[in-house]
Amino acid sequence: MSPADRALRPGPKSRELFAEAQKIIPGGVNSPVRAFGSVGCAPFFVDRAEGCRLWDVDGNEYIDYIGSWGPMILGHNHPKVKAAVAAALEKGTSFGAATAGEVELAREIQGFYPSLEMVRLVSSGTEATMSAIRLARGATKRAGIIKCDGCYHGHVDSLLVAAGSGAATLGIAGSAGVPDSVISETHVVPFNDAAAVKALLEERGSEIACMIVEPVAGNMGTVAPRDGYLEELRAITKQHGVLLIFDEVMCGFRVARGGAQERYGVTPDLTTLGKIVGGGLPVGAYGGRRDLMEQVAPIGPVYQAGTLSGNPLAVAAGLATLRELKSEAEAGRNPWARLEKSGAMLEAGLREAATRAGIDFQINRVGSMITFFFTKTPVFDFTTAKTCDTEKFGTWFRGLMQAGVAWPPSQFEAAFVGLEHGESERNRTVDSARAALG
Ligand code: KE4
Repeated sequence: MSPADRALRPGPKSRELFAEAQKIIPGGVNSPVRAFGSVGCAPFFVDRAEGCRLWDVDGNEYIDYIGSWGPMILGHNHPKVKAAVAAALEKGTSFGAATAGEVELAREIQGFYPSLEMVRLVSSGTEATMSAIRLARGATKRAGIIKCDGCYHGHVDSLLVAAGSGAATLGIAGSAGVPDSVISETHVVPFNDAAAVKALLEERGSEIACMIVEPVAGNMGTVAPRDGYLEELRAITKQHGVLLIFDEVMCGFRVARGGAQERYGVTPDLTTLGKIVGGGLPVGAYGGRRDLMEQVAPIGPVYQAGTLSGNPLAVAAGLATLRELKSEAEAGRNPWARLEKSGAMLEAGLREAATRAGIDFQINRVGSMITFFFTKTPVFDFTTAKTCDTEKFGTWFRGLMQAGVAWPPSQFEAAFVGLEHGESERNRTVDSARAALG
């Protein structure tokens, strides 16, 4: 390996691991985007993380904006989260029976999300959205669902239609293995286009159980709802007896204390949560109107279950995370105000660097969710997101990686600023971004 190649990231241990992993794990990874397939290089393998930093197995350090794809709002390995999980571990790892922690976490979630009159814990965002869809269909006795092109809600068969996130990056429209019969009731509309939803509901409203939407999209890159969009969705779904589901798995607890529904003042019928609610351990949740949630087994006809739902270690991590956010706010150190300020400073730095580089770019940001798009077209839906030059994004990503900045390895993802990203990290990121823009 040449000295130059040796200096390259990922280093030799990551490359060896990746070669070995590919023999036994599809693509060498347990989730497609981790393969770095769309950014033209091999992935690094992480050894450990602390605060806003990652170290790979070759000892290379990175300022981390992947943040485990959202959960790490407090930063990696937060002492209070670590202590809570360690304490829970002393009592065992899983019981398959109810625990006090699950009630505490349900109450904690309700404190952030008053619209969740009842909540059910599951183990992933996918489980949360899959269950919410089933509940909506069971409660309305209708089969149709509406989703937005470019929004991703996990790998739920009926929602893997023109999905964003990995599917978009991998160029898969839907997925193999999803029979037409399963998606025949799934209608896809452009994000930020309430008129399309209105027209569809006027034609077929009586057949539609629900509309699921990322109220702040992150899986086509960060895209904010246009002024009035969410309000319009709320009005027209209500008019047709269609349940509105806000998928806040990514934006939840992040874009405001009570997520997008607090930030934009629009209350859905059901909400799905994940990522931050588990503090980096596997927790998803769905909840909402009591009259709907009371239709979930064992008290109602909509079946849903999970061996590790409400797992005590995961619940401990989630509880510690939400309680830390709450106590920071009560101490006058409002986490969401800090994240807004930090995100704005990062955006300003990147904007200045890109302007000086004289390139075509857009930056979309909502609080601490931010995406740098390589296009001159304003990005407000998936069609405009797809005008990006993904080759240029890949080159920029690799330049950042070599400089020790771990940006999310896809043009169609959000980067996450956490409470541990400080001025020095922002400055180093901007300097690296400027250099990587050439
Ligand atoms: P999980 O099943 O991956 O926990 O959550 C699915 C999901 C549901 N809803 C939204 C809005 C999401 O963003 C996600 C998952 N997000 C991706 C990142 N774009 C997870 C990363 C990955 O797939 O590896």
